[in-house]
Amino acid sequence: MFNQSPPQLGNQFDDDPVLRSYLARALPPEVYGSIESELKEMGAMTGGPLYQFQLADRKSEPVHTPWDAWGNRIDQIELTPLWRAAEPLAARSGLIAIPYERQHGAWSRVHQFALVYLFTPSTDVYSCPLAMTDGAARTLSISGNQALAERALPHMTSRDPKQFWTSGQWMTESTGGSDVGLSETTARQDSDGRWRLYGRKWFTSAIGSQMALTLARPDGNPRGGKGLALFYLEVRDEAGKLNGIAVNRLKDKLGTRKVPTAELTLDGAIATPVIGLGDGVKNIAPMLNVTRTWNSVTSAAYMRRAIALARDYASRRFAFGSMLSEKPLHLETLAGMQTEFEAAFHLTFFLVELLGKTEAGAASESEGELLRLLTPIVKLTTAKQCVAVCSEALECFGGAGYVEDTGLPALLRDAQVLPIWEGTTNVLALDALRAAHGGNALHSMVAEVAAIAGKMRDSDLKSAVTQAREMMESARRMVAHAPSGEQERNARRIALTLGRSLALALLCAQAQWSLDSGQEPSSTAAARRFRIADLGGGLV
Ligand code: MFK
Repeated sequence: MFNQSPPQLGNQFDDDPVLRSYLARALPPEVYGSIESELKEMGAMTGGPLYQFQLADRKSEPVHTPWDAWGNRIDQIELTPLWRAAEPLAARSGLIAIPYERQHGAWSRVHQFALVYLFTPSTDVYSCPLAMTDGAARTLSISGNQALAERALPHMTSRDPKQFWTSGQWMTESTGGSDVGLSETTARQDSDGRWRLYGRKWFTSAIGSQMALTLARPDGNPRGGKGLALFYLEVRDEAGKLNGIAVNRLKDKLGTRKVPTAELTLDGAIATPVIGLGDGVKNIAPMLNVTRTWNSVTSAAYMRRAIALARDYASRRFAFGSMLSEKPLHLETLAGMQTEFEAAFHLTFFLVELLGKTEAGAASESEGELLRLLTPIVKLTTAKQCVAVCSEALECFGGAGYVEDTGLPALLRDAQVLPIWEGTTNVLALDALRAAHGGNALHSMVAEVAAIAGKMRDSDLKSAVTQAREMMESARRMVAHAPSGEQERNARRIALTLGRSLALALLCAQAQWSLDSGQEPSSTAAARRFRIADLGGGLV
């Protein structure tokens, strides 16, 4: 009887020429040389034992126990075995620590996110608590609140699993996840001066964390985002008792099934204001920008995993007289997926470079503005690509891609969260439009592509960058001249056009470098076939 052999993964660093050639181009050789062995080790683990663990742990989900046998409210959350293993691995590998240790200056974010990119697809969205922890660490480190920074940062950035804390980001209420200014949670000060929070948080990702940043409206404050304040709280006291928090239930979600996303009631939770008593939305924005970057890295990483599995399977699957890997139409399908992945990868790591430069104080004012504009654009662009590529990857397996115990359907279910959380495509497109009006970022983007155009010698690449420039210009003109209603109606198209045209230019930059340096060919095929107009980009 015939049994189809399952797809296999090798070392996910060694097998990824896109990552390796990007690092060889972007990083100073001494930086690359000093991090290569860490990446290789992570690639061996995530393509080997961790991937096997993930498959074996497929059915585990977190368990919420609200009461103990004697009627005490305990709200215990038991995490899954894979997540329990992921946490110490993340801490030891410095997945949060690296950008705060800043051993490689402005390149520290590339160092961190190259490891995250390898780690993420084998740990079933453990990237969620890590993203929020990184966002909280960034927010506290620039908050000016020294007491809170001294209390929490050493835990969040620890490489010692016993000291390591993760953070929640409790924003969403039942009034909505997008219009955060509608939040109903209130903050009241005790007679002893302590702040206590009262309300219901409707989507609190990863309730297993030790601390959280959250928003609440101090009594008497006005409505809207400006009347909210940013608060820090610790989830349990030293005895393990919950801090005025009850876990009502865990969400029953389409995907991210290992993430213990909870509905909470805050009934007098003791909390500390982080930065004053207003401007909560603005003050939590640094956290959002970091988690949106994690979202982009996760999108690229999931695409890479989906393609790695589909490619391997193509060399095992025999049908209609030959292997799938010998069939022109199947190869064409895989090449289309690879193109979207490479574009997403370069777009994401360009953003990561800007974030690293900004944090290291090495970015110009215009690079800072570009980072603000690109963060929503890259998040929304790559999330859409990820869902499309993961869906296509399942189809590459035929019926097996639709069967749970292959582990494949989880890829698509988990990918589907990426355009939803951390700002939906439309909310982020509108955010990008506001950022585009706020400074010179659009001009900086056009200038970036013009600089890339100046370096092209290959004629195909040159004409591809010319197309990217023209498309970007058309989006810039619309932002500059179209009536505001028309801009709003086209905001998604504008954002995707900007994202996809920059991605094309960055693909060409990588391709020209690989042609010039005689390294293994990288991104040349992708640069030649990438189409801006796919997935809703393209204003024409
Ligand atoms: C794989 C890993 C992924 C990570 C997993 C994490 C899981 C966490 C799960 C979640 O928590 S998901 C929920 C996440 N929620 C959101 O992302 C909210 C989406 N909605 C928005 O982003 C809206 O655009 C926003 C709430 C910000 C709009 O609210 P408002 O009240 O209309 O704010 P407004 O007026 O746009 O901005 C207020 C101020 O903040 C302005 O500054 P000024 O007061 O000085 O004018 C803005 O410029 C500033 N601001 C807003 N967004 C910013 C920002 N500044 C910098 N960066 C931003 N992104």
